[in-house]
Amino acid sequence: MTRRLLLVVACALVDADNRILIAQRPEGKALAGLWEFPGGKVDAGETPEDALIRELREELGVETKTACLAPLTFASHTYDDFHLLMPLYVCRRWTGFPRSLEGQAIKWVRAKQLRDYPMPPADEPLIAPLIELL
Ligand code: 9L3
Ligand code: MG
Repeated sequence: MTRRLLLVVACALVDADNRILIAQRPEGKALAGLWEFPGGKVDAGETPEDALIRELREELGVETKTACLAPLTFASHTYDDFHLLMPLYVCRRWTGFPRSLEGQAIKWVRAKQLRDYPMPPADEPLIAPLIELL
């Protein structure tokens, strides 16, 4: 079977206290109820950084820039109908107070607490590198 490759970007927003923001996927979306690193699909014509800056603005109302996005690792996960490739960036500098703009719950958690939140299978392997970093 041929699967489409889907490019998605995700971000660990890390605050001054080394806590990470996670968001709960809202009802009606794929994987509803699971906690994820915020982000979304890279649209045609966008760089991954452009897409992440846009998604952070749309979902959380924060503004950041490419120079503030450091790639850490990436997820590679096969779903039934597509293969997801998802770089994870770490961002420690932004402006605006992160708030829920799309009905998602949000939470600041320590890296070691991430395992207490059920995540999509693509996100789970991203936890260990974050624990190591933070
Ligand atoms: N996804 C998984 N983990 C994440 C993100 C941001 C996205 N941290 C998966 C869920 C969907 C696909 O990527 O299958 C596209 O995401 P969205 O556009 O529905 O947020
Ligand atoms: Mg999204």
